[in-house]
Amino acid sequence: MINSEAIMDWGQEAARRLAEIAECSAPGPGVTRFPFTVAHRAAIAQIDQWMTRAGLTVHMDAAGTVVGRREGPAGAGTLLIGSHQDSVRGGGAYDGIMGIALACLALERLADRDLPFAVEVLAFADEEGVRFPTALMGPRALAGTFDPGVLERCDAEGVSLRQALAEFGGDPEAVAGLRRDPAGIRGYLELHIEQGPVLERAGQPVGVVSSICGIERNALTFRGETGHAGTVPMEARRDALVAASGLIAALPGVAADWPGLRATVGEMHLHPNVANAIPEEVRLVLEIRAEQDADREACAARCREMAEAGARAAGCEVSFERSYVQPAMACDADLVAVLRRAAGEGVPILPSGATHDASAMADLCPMAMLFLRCRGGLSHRPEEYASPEDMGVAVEVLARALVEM
Ligand code: HGY
Ligand code: MN
Ligand code: MN
Repeated sequence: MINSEAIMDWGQEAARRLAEIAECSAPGPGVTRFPFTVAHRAAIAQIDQWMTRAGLTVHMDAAGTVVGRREGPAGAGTLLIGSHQDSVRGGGAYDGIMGIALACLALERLADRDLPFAVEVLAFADEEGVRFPTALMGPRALAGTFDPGVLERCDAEGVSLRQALAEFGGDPEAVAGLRRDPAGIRGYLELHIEQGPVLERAGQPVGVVSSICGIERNALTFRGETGHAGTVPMEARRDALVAASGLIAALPGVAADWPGLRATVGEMHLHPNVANAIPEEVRLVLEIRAEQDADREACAARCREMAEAGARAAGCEVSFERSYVQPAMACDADLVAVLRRAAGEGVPILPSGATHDASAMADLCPMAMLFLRCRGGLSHRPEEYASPEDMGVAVEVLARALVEM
């Protein structure tokens, strides 16, 4: 449809916008942009500009999702395209936000083309679930799977999601009412950096996602007894960190029992967390991901048993509560075919080991994803990178998909 020079121009504009919005971050290495924060507010100002330049009408919904809409023929339904604005702590400049930027650029590129349906670009507030022990509020609200109970979940400072959302300008009481009528939705597309090495190894700029892994997070609390590190005899201790350590050290061996399963403890808090007192409490998050939900659930059951055995052996107690779960989802075959045609023969088809807003959107409508090559497979770290060339190709693929749908 356009020549390689024009493709490069779109890619360079994407790179410029993403470099600019990466400044919307808390201080420190990489990008730290949690939902309903000053950084999120600053990012929305730029996303609003992107959407306006693409000719979209823009508003923020009750869940903090920024919605840019382009009208279409009456009764023709709406195609949704989106991703998330938030990042992990010290994350990259492409995870999530690139999908929003590329969607806006593709619509800007098609500003003079009639499309047979309306289109909405969705910039979801919180996909990572790292500030609050929950995630995917935006897409779950649209899909009608939102659990209002998560509004009471609090961040590390004790601020509830309800309070943070209300102070940000959202409307906690109206989130459940955001549910869309599936009849009016033609589908959901998401462009996202691969966050793995497959496309780079294949020498390909883009790939089409076949399925998205399932994920669960479990909040474990080990409770023992603190005391003086210099006077309590070793055999008389109830050390909560010793109780937790057995499970953590055993995770690689446990995960290997289910090929492809990933188990991680990435977050842990000690109390009293001082060098000369025995840990009396350890709170940690055990995250498990797998392509098969049965594998994930079996692994969680095994980990629960191991945590309880470790607590008993150390004279401690343990609680094990599942705080978040998103089942594995297959991408819609028809939308996958649309992306494969637009990307051209030979485009790789690959599963996603990362989870995405698209997983939750699958409860509303057919969904599919286009991955972009990720340098070194590095993600959830400052070195994350997608090239302007590949982003230009992705804009072109999305534009073709929209025109040919
Ligand atoms: O953690 C993930 O898979 C995603 O980046 N939230
Ligand atoms: Mn992401
Ligand atoms: Mn992420």
